[in-house]
Amino acid sequence: MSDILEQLAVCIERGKVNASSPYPPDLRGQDGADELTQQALAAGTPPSEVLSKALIVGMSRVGQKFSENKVFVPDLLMAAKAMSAAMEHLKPHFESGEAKHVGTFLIGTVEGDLHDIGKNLVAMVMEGGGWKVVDLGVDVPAERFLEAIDEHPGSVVGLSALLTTTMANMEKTVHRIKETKPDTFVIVGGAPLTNDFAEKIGADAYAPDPQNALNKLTQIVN
Ligand code: B1M
Repeated sequence: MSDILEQLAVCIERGKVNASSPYPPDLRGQDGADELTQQALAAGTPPSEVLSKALIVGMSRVGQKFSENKVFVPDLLMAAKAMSAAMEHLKPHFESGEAKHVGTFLIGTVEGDLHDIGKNLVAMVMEGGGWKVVDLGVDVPAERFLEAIDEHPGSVVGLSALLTTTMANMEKTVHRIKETKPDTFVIVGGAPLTNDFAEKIGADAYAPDPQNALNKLTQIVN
């Protein structure tokens, strides 16, 4: 990994947002995720590489440490803040600017779940692939998805879940959508999910990552 991507991964892992951020104290005065992302892009690193070789690497490391009780929720929050600062610079690279949309994609993190970084990445990549994205946010109840389908007839729905506990809410949401709007195509994703789980809860597709979601959905409209 290049030096700059490794430094960026460290900033995500340690929650170093930008140069003026006083946190963490041992990195005070150094560039943070904000500056390093801009530098990596200016040096010609493809945005997808910044994402996969720095941002996701840093997030996985902090997640691993959290599992081992070496860091705690405030550290995860700072890591998420650093990730958001970096993603602001990646976003324009994923926007397609296409006049005509391939379709409308409604996305949300299911009820009870506040994780939004993965969902935001999926939204960004779908937008880059020419889809009109309607982001319903986090902690989205099934009924809100149904309202949004009424507001955007014919749209495809994407559900994200990061907690094993909220996988049950994902199942309920898929059932509500399928009993009320049986023609709606539902794709699901998130770290604890598997293809088997997606099939079991009656989703139409499972995507392990944003590119896979884009490929599958683009295939269905073609
Ligand atoms: Co939390 N958290 N968290 N957390 N958090 C996890 C998920 C956890 C695995 C950490 C751990 O224990 N190692 C663990 C879940 C354990 C489990 O359920 N088995 C956990 C826990 C326990 C919790 C709390 C319960 C902690 C507590 O309060 N005691 C709490 C729950 C709050 C709630 O939701 N009700 C909590 C809170 C938080 C923060 C708020 C502090 C923060 C989230 C901030 C935010 O999102 N704005 C946070 C974070 C940052 C994490 C970790 C460290 C990182 C998640 C992340 O953003 N990953 C995470 C550990 C980890 O994943 N390493 C963890 C990066 C992101 C790019 O990946 O979201 O997987 P991911 O998305 C991927 C794919 O999954 C896929 O594409 C993305 C890009 O490849 N994908 C889709 C996602 N959605 C998709 C949808 C699709 C297709 C693909 O189609 C529709």
